Amino acid sequence: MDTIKNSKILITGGAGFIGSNLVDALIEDNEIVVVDDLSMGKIGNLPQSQNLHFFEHSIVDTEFMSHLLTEWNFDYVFLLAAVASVADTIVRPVETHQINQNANLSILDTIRVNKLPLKKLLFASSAAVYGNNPELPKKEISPIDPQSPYAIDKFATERFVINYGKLYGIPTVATRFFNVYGPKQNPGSPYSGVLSLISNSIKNGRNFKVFGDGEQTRDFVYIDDVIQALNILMVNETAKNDVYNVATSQITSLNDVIKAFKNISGEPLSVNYTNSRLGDIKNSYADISKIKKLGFTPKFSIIEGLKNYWNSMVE
Ligand code: UD2
Repeated sequence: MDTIKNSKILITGGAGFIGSNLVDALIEDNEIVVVDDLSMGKIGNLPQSQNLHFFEHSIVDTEFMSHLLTEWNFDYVFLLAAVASVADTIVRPVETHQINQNANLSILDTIRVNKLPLKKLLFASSAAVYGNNPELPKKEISPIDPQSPYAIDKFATERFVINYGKLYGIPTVATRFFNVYGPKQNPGSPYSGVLSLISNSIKNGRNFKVFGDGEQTRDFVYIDDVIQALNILMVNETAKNDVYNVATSQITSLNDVIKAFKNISGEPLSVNYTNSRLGDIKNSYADISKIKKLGFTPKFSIIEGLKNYWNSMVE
């Protein structure tokens, strides 16, 4: 597998769910700088290692970020920091725009102005950019319909990242994550990933509320497959100034996932059904042929992923 080695890496949002799993995967063979304001991430997500340098800082501090970038001369930059809750961006559109778009644009511009010779920069975009477009599966060339400040910022920043690459010769890539799940996902808000909420309900013997009839479908992708995708996109030189879906292309309904999780955990879970969530999409799954051409093969079925996830929680 293509894996980053012997490199200096910056991971913004590195104490969060995806970021900290990425740190775990790369820490042994690389020197990693994490910038995270711990608004969603947790210091406890990070490993103890001499190869890790942690800065509790917001990426909105452009002076700090620009200093860091010019001082360290990173080989690889992962831009994962974001206000990840769609609902939060609807409540605070201007404030979250500073984080989800402007801060990332400043990072790109520091790289441009200082001609920093990085090997690649990756930005985490989202399947949210497809919005309610009913076309399935969602291809990277499918029409987009970003409907929240979150999705608008993700799409706009994705375009800045790709086109800064083309205009100024910076190797960049963007990912559109579908429904990522796995260890360390924060179940702290009602808009956290549904599998983190279900696992939390099972663990604490609490009732779980399904919005709608539970027949909505999603493309759930296990975190280890996401890490595989991130490594490939960084190391493979043909992945340049372009965007890739990161998913499995497998369709699972919420009812099926609840049933599977109950079986795997062997624990009871009481479920009740309530009205659909406003703005929810009914079905979503990705066409992943583009990233498969680079060698990506999802290894975790939903059952295998849920088993790993549950085992990590009861360890
Ligand atoms: C995902 C992303 C979101 C945005 C969106 C774009 C996550 C966590 N969220 O939202 O950021 O990119 O895709 O389409 O990846 N549900 C329940 N009960 C609960 C919580 C959720 O029934 O307590 C349902 C929810 O109504 C939805 C499904 O579970 O139908 C998945 O919810 P989600 O919030 O995990 O993910 P999604 O696809 O709505």
